[in-house]
Parts: sequence; C-alpha cells; structure tokens
Amino acid sequence: MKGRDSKEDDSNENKKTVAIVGLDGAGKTTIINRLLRSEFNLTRPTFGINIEIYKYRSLEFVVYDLGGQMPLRETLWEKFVSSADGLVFVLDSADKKRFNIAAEEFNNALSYNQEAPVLFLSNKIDLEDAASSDDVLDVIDFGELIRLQRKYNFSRCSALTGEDLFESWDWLTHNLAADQDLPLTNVKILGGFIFDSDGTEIETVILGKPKTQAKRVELFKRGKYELSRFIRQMEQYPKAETLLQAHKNQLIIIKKENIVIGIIVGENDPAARAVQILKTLSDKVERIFTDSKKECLKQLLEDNYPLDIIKDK
Ligand code: G3D
Ligand code: MG
Repeated sequence: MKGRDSKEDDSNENKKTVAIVGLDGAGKTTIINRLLRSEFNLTRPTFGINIEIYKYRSLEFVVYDLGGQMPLRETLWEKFVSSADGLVFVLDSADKKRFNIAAEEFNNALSYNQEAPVLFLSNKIDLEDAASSDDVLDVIDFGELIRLQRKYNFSRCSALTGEDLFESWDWLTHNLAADQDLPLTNVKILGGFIFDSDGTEIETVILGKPKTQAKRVELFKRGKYELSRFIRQMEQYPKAETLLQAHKNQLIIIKKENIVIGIIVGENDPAARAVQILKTLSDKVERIFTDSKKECLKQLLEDNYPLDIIKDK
C-alpha cells in the first residue's frame, strides 16, 4: 500500500509542468508522442477546448493550440502558461504565411511567464520548403530573452523523422530537473547494430561477459526487429532518429545517409548522450566504410566510449 509518505508522493512534490504551445498544426501532439513513447497517459479535460495533458514520470505536459482564441480560452491559456515551469513553443517552419501570427503568439506567451526556460522548436525541417534558421530568426526576436539573461534554446527539428528532437528536449529537461533521479552523464551501452540503409545487417554486437550476453539475446532480437522497421519507415528520409523502449532498456537509432546505427542502453540513461555518441560513431563509420563495409562497431565503442560500455559484475 502506498501511504502519504510513499515515494510517489515525494515525486509529486517535484512535479514540473511544461506548457507546449504553438499554432494548430505546428506538430505539438506529434512531438509529445515521439518523446513520451508508451509510458504516458493522456487526459483531455472537459473544458471543451483543445488542451491535452500528458503525465510522464514527475513531468506534466500541457499542450495548447494557440491562435484565434475566444475570450474564455485566452484566460485559460494564460493561466497554464503563467504557471508552467518550462515553456516550449513549436513553430511549423514550412508554414511561412503564418509566421507573423506565430511570432505574436510567442511574444504573448513570453509576456505571461517571465521565469520558465524557453525551448523554441522550429519543426518540420524534413520538408523541402522548411525555413532556415535565419528566416525564422528574422521574424522571431530573441533579443529580449538575451537581454533578460533568460534560459532559452532555439533548435530546428523534425517530429516526423526525430532529427535533432531528442537533444533539444534534453536541454529542457536538464534545465527543469533539480529533482531528477535521471543520470546526466554516461550511458551503459549493452551493445548495438550497424545496418545498411537498404536493410542489410552489417554488424550486431552484444557486449558484456559471455554468460550475460546469452541472457540478452532476446533483447537484441527485438532490437533488430525494431531497427528493420525503422529502416522501412524512414526509407525516404536521408536523416532520422528515434528512441524506443525495448523490454527494460532503450533502443536509440540514427540514420545518416547509407548508415543506420543503433545502440541499446539502460532504462533511465540520458538519451541525449546516446544520440551524441551515435552521431559521432556514424561519422567514424562513414569514414571506415569509404574503403569497404566491414565490422567496426565493437572496436569503435571500446576505443572511444570505454566508460559508457556496460561492465558486468
Ligand atoms: P498540433 O498538435 O500542433 O496541432 P500535430 O500538430 O502534431 O497534430 O501535427 C499536425 C500535422 O503535421 C500532422 O499531419 C503531423 O503528422 C504533421 N507533422 C508534425 N510534425 C511534423 C514534422 O516534423 N514533419 C512533417 N513533415 N510533418 C509533421 P496530419 O497529416 O496527420 O494532419
Ligand atoms: Mg494537437
């Protein structure tokens, strides 16, 4: 039984609320679904307006469509934004016609909350007509944030391909998380995969002692299945990233041109670190592959990330 002093109540005290706002269609719901995987629950409050509330661990995400509000909505959204611990603004970077409205709403949001760290996501960069950073920065003014020394981050990302999404998100959670039980530095790599983007397996590595390796065979089978699925889904995109739950672990995959690399890490390991490792590895693998495609993942991990490799007792 869980009493008043149980751990769950403790974590509620550390509860943080993140307001995710942007015009309708910017990609807010898609981003949430990419980030929170299966472990969240969605409530739609009965206000009869478009607010989604998601809970994930000690975080609560309030997602809100801006633009064209009625007076009642205006009050509600002001309430949510002003009480939020973190503010995420999502822009559809291909919807240039509405950049000015988006800029106005962004400034409104900032005026309601002068404390929370701000993550500005210029989304949908997978689209051909997505605006460049400069185009967006012409319309969206961060000058005031800089002057106020406010914590903010501007990132371009794609919720569809996952590109650059996980790292920017990590910036936000680190800035919110005085409470986090989540480790911030190293990951524990259990092993990984290199595939060709046509789906051909090049290498699968299970790290650790032989006895524990045997226990992880199922996990790696599942990983290989998920990786093949990802390759099919992202066939038409040159770059993509994803983060999946695999049994009690996380599988992180990136695709860069012809190479797809995945690693399996611990359940609560920092995903941003894993993504950065994969990006560095993909460059190294690319160089090795200019000669011929050969197995190299185990060596690269051992040489470059000795502290991130699982050490079985
Ligand atoms: P919202 O919650 O901000 O209103 P949604 O927006 O998450 O519902 O996304 C609106 C549409 O944009 C969806 O398409 C969604 O798939 C698409 N979308 C979201 N993010 C991206 C992205 O990064 N790239 C591309 N190309 N599309 C994206 P549908 O067709 O389902 O309406
Ligand atoms: Mg939505």
